[in-house]
Amino acid sequence: MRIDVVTIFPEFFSVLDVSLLGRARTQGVLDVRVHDLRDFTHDRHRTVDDTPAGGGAGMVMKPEPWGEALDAVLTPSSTVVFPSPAGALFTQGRARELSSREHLVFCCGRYEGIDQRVVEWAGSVAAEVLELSLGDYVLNGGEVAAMAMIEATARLVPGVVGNPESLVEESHEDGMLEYPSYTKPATWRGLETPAVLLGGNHAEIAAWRREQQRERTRRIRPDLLAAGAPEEDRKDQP
Ligand code: 6GU
Repeated sequence: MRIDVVTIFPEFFSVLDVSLLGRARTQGVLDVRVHDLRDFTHDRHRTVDDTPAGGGAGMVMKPEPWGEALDAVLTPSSTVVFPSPAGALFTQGRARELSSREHLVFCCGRYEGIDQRVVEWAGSVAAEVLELSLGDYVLNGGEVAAMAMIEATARLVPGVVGNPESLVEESHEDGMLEYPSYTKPATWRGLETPAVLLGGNHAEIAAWRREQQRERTRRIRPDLLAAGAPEEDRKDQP
């Protein structure tokens, strides 16, 4: 998978050099390229923002540098993501979809956002354009959000996570939260590992984990059950 990122803070993305994604890049599974938006300006101050049309507080990112940056990276098969608190919710399902794309382009806005015509224009060139939000809160810019989306997406690309089985029983993969995990020792500071996990009965363990998922999801995220967990898990929600 090829990923291009356009940002005025390329140094934010140095974390992509480490851990699983760093290894995937070294091994050639992921090709990530980070571009400095200011390299696509032509004035002495390398200006990327201007005052909002119609007035109001803050600054808006000018379309021209974005146009030139995207001219350099977009192809007709690209999927373009504009991280934005005004976007649709980025979910595990969305990460799964994006993980099958051959080319992702993340456009990180700052200030009050990017001139909307950039989004519109990108739609006339790329295969798909998405405005996506991490959740209902506001970050200072798209960088941290893009990083979260890149990590959630790239770890689903075959070969990035060493053991693909570890991707199956995770929170949100089946519309529910994950069950709690324990390791040795069986007793720690007076607290016991649940006996069922030490008994070796795999059917009992599976049933216990399923029940833990249901209990946790009902208690912490009842909205997920309402949104479409399997029928059998929805009957007794509050
Ligand atoms: Cl994608 N961007 C910004 N700036 N803030 C956010 C967000 C994105 N998602 C949640 N808050």
